[in-house]
Amino acid sequence: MTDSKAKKLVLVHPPLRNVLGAATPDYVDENRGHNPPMGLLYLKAAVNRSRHDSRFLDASLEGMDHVAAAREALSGAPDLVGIQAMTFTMPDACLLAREVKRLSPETPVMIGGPHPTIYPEETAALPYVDYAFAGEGEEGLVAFLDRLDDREAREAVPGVACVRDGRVAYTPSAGLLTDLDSLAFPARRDAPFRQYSSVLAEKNPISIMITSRGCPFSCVFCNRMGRKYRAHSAGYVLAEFDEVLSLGVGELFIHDDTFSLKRDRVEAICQGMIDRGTPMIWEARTRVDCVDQKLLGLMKKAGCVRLSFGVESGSERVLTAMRKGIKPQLVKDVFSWCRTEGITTLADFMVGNLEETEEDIEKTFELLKGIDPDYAQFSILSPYPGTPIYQMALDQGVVPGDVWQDFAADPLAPFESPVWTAHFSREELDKITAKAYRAFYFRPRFILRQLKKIRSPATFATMARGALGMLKG
Ligand code: B12
Repeated sequence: MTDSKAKKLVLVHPPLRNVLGAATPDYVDENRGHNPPMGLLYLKAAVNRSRHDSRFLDASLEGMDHVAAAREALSGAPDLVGIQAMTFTMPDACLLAREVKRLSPETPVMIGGPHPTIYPEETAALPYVDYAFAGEGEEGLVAFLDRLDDREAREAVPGVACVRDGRVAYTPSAGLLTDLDSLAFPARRDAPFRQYSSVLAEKNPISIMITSRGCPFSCVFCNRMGRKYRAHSAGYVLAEFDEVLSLGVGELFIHDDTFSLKRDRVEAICQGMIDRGTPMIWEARTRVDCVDQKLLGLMKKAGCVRLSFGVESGSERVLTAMRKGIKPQLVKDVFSWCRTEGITTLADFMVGNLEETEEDIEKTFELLKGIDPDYAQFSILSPYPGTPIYQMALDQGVVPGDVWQDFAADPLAPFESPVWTAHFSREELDKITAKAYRAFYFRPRFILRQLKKIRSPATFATMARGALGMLKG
């Protein structure tokens, strides 16, 4: 390690004003609320353990535009500006990076997150980016700050890509963290934690926990990028849960890809929550084949109020083509068990799937009616970079060329995320989605259920905005 003085880092969640659409209609996104960006809070916690100083800025939450965010990021004269980017937030990350470089050309900018993990070299080659970081950043970012004064050493940190002598140089990522319990708890106290909220929450503010990373399933639409499943121990999760409790948040969102994958671990976590007197309500995301009625009962006792399931389609043939690995009958069983146990359900559906015909879409509508979830989300499948379905789209000519590669090379050029148009046109898919939202959310039964939940004029206003958006959609 190079012996140099402590460095100042600012970690920025960019303003989200140019998010790539296509997948979820705008009227759904606009009314979600604000999630704390957990990736950045893990990084902040890792830097807090080092000798370096860091600041966290959630420009999206603060309602800043890119100019204001860049000014604020630069206000402490940082030695490095770190920005988070998913593929869909890449235009915003770039606008922010460009603004930072315009105001302060000498301040290095690094972009990390799922997008540069797929496209490290393309991201590093962007004129307003100095470094791209691929992979989980807790160790690499601290190593980079340690070596910031030594060009050769910092550029050799695993996961770092940059332009050297006119060419892009990339040191491959070190691979995934193996011991998640070695990580510090995400630095929630360094964020405006009282301001995070969700339209779904029964009680705001919310907080998020990630109790495991990765997923062992092989759905064709998901980018796992070798994200092998790793989990925190129940002991770690419960200690973090105690910290979240001490913040006084109203509701916890567990954002694991598949929370209940390992039964013993979930049982131990739930038992720990019950032993604490079930002090907080929470929701989680999981799969229908990773729960049964007994486990659901335990989860409910532990404070689980809502579960979100990827249902995707009502057609068994389509589910098989998508390698989802679930059957519609199990979906029906699980949604009915949830109702019996008093757990609210959210069903995620997709249209524009592989091999999907009008008949299959009808089956999706039928399943939706049959399971009668409390909430439903309908997205148009977008073959995302790094997913098996994008490779299929390339191989079968469903996309005109490597459109994501083009996007990665210039994320500020006009762009529309591709959709699987082999069976329906984009316009048809938009219509199907809008119809599904209207049919679901304007049912008297849904409206009645929601009216019962209105607790304040603010809740009503949020719901009304969402509803008006749907009427427009
Ligand atoms: C929460 C979440 C959301 C939220 C909020 C996203 C947001 N704006 O913050 C919502 C619900 C809005 C959402 C929506 C979608 N999402 Co989403 N979502 C997630 C989820 C479940 C958790 C993110 C998280 O907190 N991860 C945990 C942290 C620890 O990981 P991380 O953020 O990757 O951070 C680490 C590294 O990336 C890196 N890092 C991150 N930032 C930085 C910065 C620097 C400087 C450095 C050095 C390193 C670094 O270090 C971090 C710590 O290890 C992930 C899946 C997942 N498990 O990650 C998907 C995921 C991010 N979503 C994804 C997708 C595809 C979508 C949708 C398009 C899906 C859809 N429904 O159609 C929509 C987009 C809708 C839209 N147009 O806005 C993909 C993104 C793939 C990509 N190429 O970017 C993911 C990875 C899921 C997947 N496996 O395919 N999503």
